[in-house]
Amino acid sequence: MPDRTIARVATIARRTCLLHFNSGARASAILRGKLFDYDGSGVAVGDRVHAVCENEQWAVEEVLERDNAYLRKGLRREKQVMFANADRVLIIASLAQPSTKIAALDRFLVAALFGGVPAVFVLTKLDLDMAGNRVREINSIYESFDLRIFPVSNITGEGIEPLRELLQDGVSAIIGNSGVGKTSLTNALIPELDLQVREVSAWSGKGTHTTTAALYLPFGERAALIDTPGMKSFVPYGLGRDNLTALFPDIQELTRACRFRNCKHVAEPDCAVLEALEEQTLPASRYKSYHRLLSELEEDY
Ligand SMILES: Nc1nc2c(ncn2[C@@H]2O[C@H](COP(=O)(O)OP(=O)(O)O)[C@@H](O)[C@H]2O)c(=O)[nH]1
Ligand SMILES: [Mg+2]
Ligand SMILES: [Zn+2]
Repeated sequence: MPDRTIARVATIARRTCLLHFNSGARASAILRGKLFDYDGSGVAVGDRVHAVCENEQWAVEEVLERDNAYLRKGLRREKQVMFANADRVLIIASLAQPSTKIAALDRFLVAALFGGVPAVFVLTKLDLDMAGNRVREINSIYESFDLRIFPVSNITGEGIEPLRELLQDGVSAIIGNSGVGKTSLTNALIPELDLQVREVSAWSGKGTHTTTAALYLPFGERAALIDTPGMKSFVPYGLGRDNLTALFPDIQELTRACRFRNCKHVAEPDCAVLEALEEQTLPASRYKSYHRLLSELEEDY
């Protein structure tokens, strides 16, 4: 192997990362200086980096410019890059047990729009939504979006095949709350990943008790999956009053017809958003998601 090459960051732990080389090999690498910051200034899982090897020790020299990045807000409100350079993010929601709230879907979707990562919805536990009511509801809420929706059952295998086909090309990241069926889905889609998941997570778990970083897992001819750690709650990063509306394209479209330029869409006269809500052309759940995120922003000041 040459002593200087471009590699992908497979996972990160403290001041080291695991690199994935084009050859398929993996090696630990040191993150020098500010590169170990697990935020925007540092290295993220999925990053392409310049790596150098001196005295049999790899080190990351430089992070190449990112195509996109999926961000969340940490507990101290800091920016965390969950992953970078994904061709798509699979937002996983369960149709039942638990029935994922639209507000949760919207949080993950907003982060995808903000970070420039194309989003796909995967609705798991289709076998528990026998009449298909929840699938129809979610389809109708997002019908005006440029968004593919895949209802699947990890138990019966229904709906798995078209999704597997989509995943054969490029990097797909998986995201969603705990318990929605992410691990089951990965196993149903790409059973051969199991061993690699254990190897890579064992590496990143060394010296710590929990795995907090995502895992970049190549498979097939030209594909990779990015598995993200389980989450109880997700707070998107980078939202402000000035850009939130743009991240709700259905609402933004409506605001152009509001009477007041600075309409807050709460109680103003001739508010097109409130009118659409009344006429049920804007789903109440979308309106709620929007105002919920807006009020969280205001709490920040
Ligand atoms: N009925 C049904 N149960 C599922 C399905 N997918 C996952 N589960 C169950 O949901 C629970 C959580 O699944 P898991 O894959 O661990 O979720 P994760 O926390 O997102 O990784 C487990 O008990 C699974 O057996 C599905 O498609 N149908
Ligand atoms: Mg899991
Ligand atoms: Zn308005």
